[in-house]
Amino acid sequence: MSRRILEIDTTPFGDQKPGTSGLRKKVTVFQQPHYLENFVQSIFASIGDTGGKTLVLGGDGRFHNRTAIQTILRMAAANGFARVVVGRDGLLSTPAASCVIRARGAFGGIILSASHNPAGRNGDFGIKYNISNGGPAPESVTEAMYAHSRTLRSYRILDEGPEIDLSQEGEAHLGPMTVEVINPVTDYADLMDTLFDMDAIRRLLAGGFTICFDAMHAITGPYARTILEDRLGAPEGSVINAIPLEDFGGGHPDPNLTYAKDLADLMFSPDAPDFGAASDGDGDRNMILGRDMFVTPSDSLAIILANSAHLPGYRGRVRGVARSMPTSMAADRVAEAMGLNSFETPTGWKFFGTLLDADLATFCGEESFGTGSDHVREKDGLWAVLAWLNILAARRESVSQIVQEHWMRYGRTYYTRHDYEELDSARAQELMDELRGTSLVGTEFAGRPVVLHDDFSYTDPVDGSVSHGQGIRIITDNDARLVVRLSGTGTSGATLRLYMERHERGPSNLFNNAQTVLGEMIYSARTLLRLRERFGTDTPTVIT
Ligand code: VG1
Ligand code: CO
Repeated sequence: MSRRILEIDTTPFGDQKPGTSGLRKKVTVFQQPHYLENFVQSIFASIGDTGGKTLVLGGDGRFHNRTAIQTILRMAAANGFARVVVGRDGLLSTPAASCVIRARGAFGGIILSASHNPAGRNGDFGIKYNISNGGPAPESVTEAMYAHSRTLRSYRILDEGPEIDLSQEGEAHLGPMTVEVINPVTDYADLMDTLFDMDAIRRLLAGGFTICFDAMHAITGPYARTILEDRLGAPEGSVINAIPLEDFGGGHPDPNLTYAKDLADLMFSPDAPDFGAASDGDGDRNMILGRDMFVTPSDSLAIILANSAHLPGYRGRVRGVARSMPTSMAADRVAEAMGLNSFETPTGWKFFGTLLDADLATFCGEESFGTGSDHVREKDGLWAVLAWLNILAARRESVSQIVQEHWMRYGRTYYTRHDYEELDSARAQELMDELRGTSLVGTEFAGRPVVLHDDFSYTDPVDGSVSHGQGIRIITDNDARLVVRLSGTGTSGATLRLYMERHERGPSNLFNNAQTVLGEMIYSARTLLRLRERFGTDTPTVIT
């Protein structure tokens, strides 16, 4: 059946500015007539010639995923794409989408996700575009999308017809375009096989080493079951909450001690398995736990780097590490000891792409439970889990032993992030402006002289692009640090993030409670920013 290409008149929405990771809004915003279509047309208008190209498409399975995918397929056909590769049932985790783009040499990919933000009819939805290296579009491209979204007058779409059946793998046709429905797990699981010592992990698990992976009712369930249970032989039931639900079971699939509380409680109980982990809504984040041990994401990055010789896919080819600015400096200390590069970038995975492409960095991480490497161009939750299992299999020590040994060797970077969610946006902006407008250098913060106070700017060492205003840093003479920035992923009000860290050495200083060690900094930060006065409270919503 031939399908006509329609040019539909529309008017711009003023609010389609991509944030840290794509465009995120309430589902109800995306359900407005033309809203999704306007943004998708803005993507297609900003990425160069789409004629004859291959696009990858999939999402984390949240509510509105199915509807949005059918619309995007019709628009891709009308915009000249030759082929769209879609995960079965419209599913692809974020790292798997990155993997498929690379594995199939696609022009790019559209990922439908609002990550860990709650889903369902009243939850959030999101959309982002990844370029041909598999990574998030750089700022120059997202800015072009925003600019287009403010002026577009029409979009192109095939007229309505029968929906493409996404429940069966295989090829179908939509006008002149081919739709290829693939198994969402296979390419990704095959890639993991090439990176890690799967036999060693299999032996570890066969020997009675117990694990619990919490998929939090989101996208990683099918991936974790295939890899951990089917391929590596973990007993059935090692993966919990493994069926992706459109509303994520009403939960908040953010793998941290607050939102993955059941898993955290288990790991600190007498029944704890040897290893625990969780991932987020779209599968790019991870939390790593041992029995009675929580590994901070910043430490996890440093430890993976320090142990990279155990990982077959990386042995002998590690060039360096990159971390987002608010991530602790623990990985830098390892890089220095190993004679490797280290980079400090703004928040958001898009800033790692050029460094990975140029082979300047091999591992990357963010304090927000994101870890990854040059195997794809996104952070990757299950990858981090497998890296840890590989290290545990090689060293035959517990998670606690590995972490403590790391601190003994490199010192411990005590670290915490305090989030204040749903603040009044104008007041939060005022706080940032005030902080930018003064210099604290020469004064004291938490009892130490301030040696640096700036607003972080980054010049990409590969392409020279510059990003300003990436967060306030206040550093004291002992290398302790307070970072203050506003979130770029929220959908209501403003979220203020305070990041604090302090490095300690010496056996007697390594095993204390982070909130206690950082107590004076926490207190001083609240006072300095006058949080209670501005917002009526200085109690954070989430502490990680
Ligand atoms: C947060 C994190 C950032 C991460 C981003 C996307 O951004 O801080 O490190 O890259 O989320 O992660 P922000 O601007 O809210 O601080 V994901 O898993 O939500 O795609
Ligand atoms: Co995510």
